[in-house]
Amino acid sequence: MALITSLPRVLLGAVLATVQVRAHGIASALVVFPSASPTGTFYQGYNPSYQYANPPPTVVGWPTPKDLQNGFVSPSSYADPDIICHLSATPAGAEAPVDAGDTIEIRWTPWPASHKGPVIDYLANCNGPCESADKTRLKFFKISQVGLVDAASDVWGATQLTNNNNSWLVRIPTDIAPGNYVLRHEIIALHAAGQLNGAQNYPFCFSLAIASPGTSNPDGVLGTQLYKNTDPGIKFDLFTKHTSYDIPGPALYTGALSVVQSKAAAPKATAVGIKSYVASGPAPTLVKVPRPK
Ligand SMILES: *[C@@H]1O[C@H](CO)[C@@H](O)[C@H](O)[C@H]1NC(C)=O
Ligand SMILES: [Cu+2]
Repeated sequence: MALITSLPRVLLGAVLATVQVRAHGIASALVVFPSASPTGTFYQGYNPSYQYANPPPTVVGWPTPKDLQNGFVSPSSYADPDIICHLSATPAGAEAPVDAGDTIEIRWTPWPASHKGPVIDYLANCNGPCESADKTRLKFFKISQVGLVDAASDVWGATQLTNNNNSWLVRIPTDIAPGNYVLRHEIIALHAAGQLNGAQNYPFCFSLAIASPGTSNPDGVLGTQLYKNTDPGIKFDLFTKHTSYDIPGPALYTGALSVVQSKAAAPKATAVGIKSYVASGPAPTLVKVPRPK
């Protein structure tokens, strides 16, 4: 939400943000592109309207039924479990099967250009099925971070996301151990962040079943310990001249793979997900369904 509390100081930014007051987004779906393949599979994420469906659809996105206003988590709540996967999030009922090295497109509903800031992605190993994960024990390691891309034209990660049809690409590292993981994907909007607790975190989680030849189990950080409200990348005045930006959170994982942000190809198939990945068990069966409208 466009929470404007410093009107006189940042008038231009405030006006821009106010115009966009209803226009924030949610991360609504995934498209999984196997490495070196332009053909992807679409997985529906969660939408808060699903709480009115009986039964609600099983999706790979973590349910956030209280996020009916497409809201955010404030820096004053960084120690609250809501920062982990958004408001009152509970584990997804299915996992999107991916191979290490795959590229995942995360699709958002329209993201306002005024809501500039970094786009950050993390993984956390569920150490078992993610359907029964305790989010307060998940330890997240950072696999992608894009902050200020071009200072002269004030292009940020979120600007690229808006410009690429509200979508974001992230690659799954090839050296991590196979297993069920939570992908924590987040935009931090900085248009009101010049003031303490003015930043807006929009985290969304998806469950993945990752097949991988790797063996690494990277150290991670609890979601409630990722950020402090005084971090230089959290309390940050977007409307004074800046030439650099410190992306908040832990250091990027050394095995992180970079990807050039671009518009992804349209998905060729649609699937619901699987229940969880068991390295030694029988191959899980994918449920194919028509593309949701
Ligand atoms: C843009 O995103 C929308 C919503 O995710 C999708 O339906 C549409 O196919 C995308 N357009 C292109 C050109 O990729
Ligand atoms: Cu807003």
